Amino acid sequence: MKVKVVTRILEANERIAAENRKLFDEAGVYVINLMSAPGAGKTSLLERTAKELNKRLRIAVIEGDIAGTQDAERIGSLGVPVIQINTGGACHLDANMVNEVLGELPLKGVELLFVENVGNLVCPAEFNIGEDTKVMVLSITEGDDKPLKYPLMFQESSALILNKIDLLPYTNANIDKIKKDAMSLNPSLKIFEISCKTGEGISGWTDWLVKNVK
Ligand SMILES: Nc1nc2c(ncn2[C@@H]2O[C@H](COP(=O)(O)OP(=O)(O)O)[C@@H](O)[C@H]2O)c(=O)[nH]1
Ligand SMILES: [Mg+2]
Ligand SMILES: [Zn+2]
Repeated sequence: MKVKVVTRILEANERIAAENRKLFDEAGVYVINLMSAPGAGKTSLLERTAKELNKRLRIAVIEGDIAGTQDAERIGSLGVPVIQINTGGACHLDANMVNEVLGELPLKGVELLFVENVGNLVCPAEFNIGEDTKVMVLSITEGDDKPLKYPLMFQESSALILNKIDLLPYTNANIDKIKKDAMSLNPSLKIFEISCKTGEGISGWTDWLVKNVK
């Protein structure tokens, strides 16, 4: 019985995701569903990315949080168009939540739309929102056991940002193990080692974005 209900929820989600997909295609916008555990550095990555791209790509952002508008304020202060979704408790974004705010975010002229998902290493990866691709952030302070313990997000993502590499000297995380385990789950995963604090590695990521979007 439970399995049936879950299947129906996912089917309904896929239908609305396809509607979103159509709207994104019509607007000519490339959409990235950005996922991670809370605090891995999604918003920091978007701030760095906006500055580094420096108008090479016109971007917009949808922020997903359980509550609050802090992330939208951080992004909005950079002059990037942004809309905040508050899920009111739900631990992931679904296609319908994104669909409901699309009318408020003019997509005309936008080349790349980031959707920052709710901080959670599990179910955001289960719900398509109509994106072109999923990208995940894992900060090295979360520990090198995470790929094998939370495989789905690594499998669903096309790129993995290994963030906070400035903190490597202060952790016992084995970055080679993270990369090896992540690649064993998803051999086509593109991995970027980045520090949003120092800016190290950011240009490789933004070059990848430009190549994928243009
Ligand atoms: N040392 C260090 N701290 C970082 C880095 N990236 C983000 N942070 C910090 O980590 C915390 C969470 O970052 P945030 O971008 O809000 O994460 P989010 O919850 O995934 O959006 C903040 O205090 C950031 O300043 C990094 O590369 N190095
Ligand atoms: Mg955030
Ligand atoms: Zn959830």
